[in-house]
Amino acid sequence: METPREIFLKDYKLPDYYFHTVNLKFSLGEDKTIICSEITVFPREEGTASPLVLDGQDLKLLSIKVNGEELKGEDFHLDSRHLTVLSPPRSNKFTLEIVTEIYPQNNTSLEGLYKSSGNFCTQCEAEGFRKITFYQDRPDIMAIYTCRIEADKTLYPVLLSNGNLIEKGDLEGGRHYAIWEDPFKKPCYLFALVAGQLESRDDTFITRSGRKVSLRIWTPVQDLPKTVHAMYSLKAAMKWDEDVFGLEYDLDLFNIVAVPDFNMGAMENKSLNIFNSKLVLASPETATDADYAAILGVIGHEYFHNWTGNRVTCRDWFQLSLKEGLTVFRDQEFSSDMGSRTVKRIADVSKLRTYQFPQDAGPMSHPVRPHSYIKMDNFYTVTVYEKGAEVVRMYKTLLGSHGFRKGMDLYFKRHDGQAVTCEDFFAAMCDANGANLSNFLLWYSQAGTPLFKVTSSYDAESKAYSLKFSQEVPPTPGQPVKEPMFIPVALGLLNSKGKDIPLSSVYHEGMLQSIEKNGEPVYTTVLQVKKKEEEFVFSDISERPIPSLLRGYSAPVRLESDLTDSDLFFLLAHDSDEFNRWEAGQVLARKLMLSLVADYQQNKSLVLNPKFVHGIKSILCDLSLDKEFIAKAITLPGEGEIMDMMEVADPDAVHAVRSFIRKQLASELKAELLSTVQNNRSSESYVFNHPNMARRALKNVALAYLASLEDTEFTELALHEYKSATNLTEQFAALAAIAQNPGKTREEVLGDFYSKWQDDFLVVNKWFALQAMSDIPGNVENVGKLLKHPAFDMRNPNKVYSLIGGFCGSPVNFHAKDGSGYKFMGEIVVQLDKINPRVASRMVSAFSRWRRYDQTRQSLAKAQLEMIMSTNGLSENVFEIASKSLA
Ligand code: 0A1
Ligand code: ZN
Repeated sequence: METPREIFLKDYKLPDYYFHTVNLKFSLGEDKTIICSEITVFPREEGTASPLVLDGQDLKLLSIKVNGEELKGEDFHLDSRHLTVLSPPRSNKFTLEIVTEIYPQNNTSLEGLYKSSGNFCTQCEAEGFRKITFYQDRPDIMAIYTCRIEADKTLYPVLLSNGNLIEKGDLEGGRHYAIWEDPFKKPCYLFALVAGQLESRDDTFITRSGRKVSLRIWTPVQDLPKTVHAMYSLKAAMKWDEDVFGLEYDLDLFNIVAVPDFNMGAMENKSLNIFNSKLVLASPETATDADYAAILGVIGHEYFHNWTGNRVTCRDWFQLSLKEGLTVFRDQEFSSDMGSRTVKRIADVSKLRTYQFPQDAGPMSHPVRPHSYIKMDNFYTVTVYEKGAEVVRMYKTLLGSHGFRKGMDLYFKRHDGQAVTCEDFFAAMCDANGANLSNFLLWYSQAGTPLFKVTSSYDAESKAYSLKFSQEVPPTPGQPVKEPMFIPVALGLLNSKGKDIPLSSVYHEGMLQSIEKNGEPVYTTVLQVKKKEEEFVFSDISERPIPSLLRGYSAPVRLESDLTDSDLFFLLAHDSDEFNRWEAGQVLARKLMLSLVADYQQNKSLVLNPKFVHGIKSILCDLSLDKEFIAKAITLPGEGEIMDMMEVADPDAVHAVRSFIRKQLASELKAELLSTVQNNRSSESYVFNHPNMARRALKNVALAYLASLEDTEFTELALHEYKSATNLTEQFAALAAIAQNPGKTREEVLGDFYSKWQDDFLVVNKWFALQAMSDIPGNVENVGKLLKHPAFDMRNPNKVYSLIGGFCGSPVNFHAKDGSGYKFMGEIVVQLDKINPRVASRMVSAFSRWRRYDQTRQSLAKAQLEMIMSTNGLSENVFEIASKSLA
C-alpha cells in the first residue's frame, strides 16, 4: 500500500477552475448505474494554462468530451484517484461532459451512491461525490445543479433529488424519470438522490413571510406511523429558527428520507435531508425518551444547516467547525428552549467531558480547526462538533444575546452564497459589535483542554475579595508549547445565606471597572481572562463569599479551585445557577471516587462519606427541584471520566468503586428511592414533554439504584415495572436494571424482550447494545456469540455501533487484563475495514488511548494496533487512526 498522503491547511490554494452549472443524468440499474455529467467550467483567471484535475474513485470512465468533442487518450490522464484534462481550452467558458459507470449494489462503504434495503440513496459529505462522477470534489466549488433520474418504475416509484421537481414522466420498458432543479448554488457534498419504494407523511409550514412550504418525511410504508414526532420536530425547528435567528426556509419543498443503513446520524443535503432511520422513527412503544430527544435535536440540527452550512458553507474541510460547531450550538439552544435549559446544558457538558476531553488528551487530539488530515472522514469528531459548539457559545457569553444575534446577521449579510472560513465568522462577530476579542482565535488553532486554576482570598477590612486565575494549555501532538487562551468566566458570589451578592465593581490591572448595568445590580458577571496569570478584586463585599465559578460552564476548561468540600456542599444546596449546583455535586463525587480508588488500590476497606450520602438524599427529597435535574444530580460521574483524571487509568478499581458507591447509596436511601419509583409511575399514556420525561428519568434512575442491590424484593420490583410498562422508556430501563445482575432472571427477561421485539430492528439494536455494554465478567464471549445472532449484520453501521461499539463502552470488559477484549476488537476491525472503512476507523479509535493503562494492558493493546497496521490493504481511514495512536 502507498503511504497515505497528509493534507495541510497551510497548503490551501484557490481552485484554477470554477463550475457554473452541473447537469446530471442518472440511469439507475440493477447491474450498473450510468451517470452523465455536463458541467460548464470557467477559469479563475482567463487564459490559464493549468490542467483541470478532477477527483474520482472506484469509477469506470466511459467517455469524456470537451466542448462536445471526445478527448483522446493523450488529452487526459487517468489514475486511481484523478482524471486530469491536460490542456483545457483557454477560453472563458467551456463544457465538460463525462460519462461514468458505477455499481451501487456492491457499495458497502455507504459513501457515494449505494443501496439500502433495496432503495438507492447517496451520501456525499465529505468526499463521496467523487464516487459518483469525476468532479472537483471540494466545498469551494459551488454550482447550480439539475438532476435527471431514470429508473424502473415498479422497483423505484419515488425519485428524489435536491430543489424543485420540474418534470416527470414514463419511459419505455417499464421505466420512468424525474427532473429536479436546485436554484441555489451548492458544493457537491450537498448533492443527494434517493430512488425507491417509499411513502411520505405530508404536512405544510407557513413561513413568517407567508410562503407555504410542503414538508414530506419518506419511509417504507410500514414505518409511516412512526414519523409523527419527526414532523413535529421539523415544524418546531422551522418556527424556532425564524423566532430566534430571523431565518426562513428558502424553497417550497423540504424532504426528509429515513434509511436503515447510514454511517452517521443524518445529512443536511439541500432540501433532501437523509437520515439514519434511528433518528426519524419513534413511537412510545419502540423509542425511549432519549430517542425522542435525539430526534428533536438532530432534525433541528440538519434543518438549521440550511443556513449555517448550506447558504453559507465552508471554504475547505479544515473549516468544518464553521458549520458544525455553529449548528451544534444552534441545535443545543433549540433543544434547551423546547425542554429544560439546565438539564440540556448538563447533558452537553457531560458529553464534552466524557468524549471530548479524553480525545483532546490523547494521540488524536486536534484543534477545533485541524491543521492536517489524511482522511477527512476521521475529523467528524467531538472536538470539531462539541468543542466547536463551546467556542460559538463563548462568543454569545462575551457579546450577550443581542450582540451575538447582530454578529449572526452580519455573517449572513456578508457571506450568503459563499464558502468561507472561521476568521470570517470571527470578523462578523467582532465587527457587528465593535468588539476586540484579541486572542480568541486561538480556540480554533490550539488543541488541548486548558487547565484553569483559581485561588481566592478575602480581606474583611477593605471588603475586597480577590480571585487569582492561572491557566496552562497542555502540549498536544505537534503543539508542544501553547499561548494563554481567552477564557470568559461567568461568575457570581454567594453570601452566607446562599443568596447572590450584587456585584458593583471590580479592580483589574490597576483599573476599577463598574459592573452595574444601567444602575441595576448584576449578580452574574463575565470576566475576561486572557493571560497566563491574572487577578480580579471585587470591592464592597461585606462578608467572605463563596464563588460560583464558570456559571453555565462558560468555557471548555478543566477547572481546579480552592473550594473546600463544605463550600461545594453549600453550592450544591444554594447556587442560583442550577448548572453549578449540579457541577458542585459532580466535583464532590469525582473527588470522592478518586480517593476511594486510591483506597481500593491499597486494599483498604471502602467507606462512604456520610456527608455525601446526606447531600444526595437532600437533592433526592427536594420537591422544589426539577425531576430530571434530580436524576442528573444523583447520577455519579461515569467511569471514563474518573479514569481520565488518573495518572494510570485503572478500569477495575474505578468500576469497583463506582459500583460500591451506587450500592451503598441504594442501601442507605432505600426508602426514599422506593417511594421515588412508586410516586413517579406513569398514570397516563405517553407524552413527550419535559415534566413527563423528567418524571420517567427520575423513576428509572431510582429503579436502577435499587436493582443494583441484587435483592429479591427489588428484582421483583424491576420485573413488575418491566411487565407493566406502557412505553419503551420505562420498559427498557427496567430491563437494564434487571440486566445489571447476572443470573436466571436476567437471561429470561432478555429472552422475553427479544421475542417481543424481534421484528423491530431499532429495538433489537438496543437489546444488542445493552448486552454488549454489560459489566458482567467475561462478557466478551457473549458478545462473540451475538455476532453470530441472525439479527446481527456487519454491513449495517447501527448494528456495529450497538454491539461492537457498545462492547468498547464497558471498560472492564474491553480492557480485560487478559487482553481478550483487545484481541476481539483487533480481529473485528480488520474484518470491518474490508466492508466499511469509515465504520472500522470509528471502532479502532477505542484503542487510541492505550498508553493511559498499565504496562500489561499497554503491551496487549499495542500488539493489536500493530497487527492492524500490518494488515494488507488497510484503508486510509483506519491507517490514520491506528498509526497516530502508535506514534
Ligand atoms: N454533516 C452531517 C454529518 C455527516 C458527515 C458525514 C456523513 O457521511 C456518512 C454523514 C453525515 C451532520 O453534521 O449532521
Ligand atoms: Zn452537522
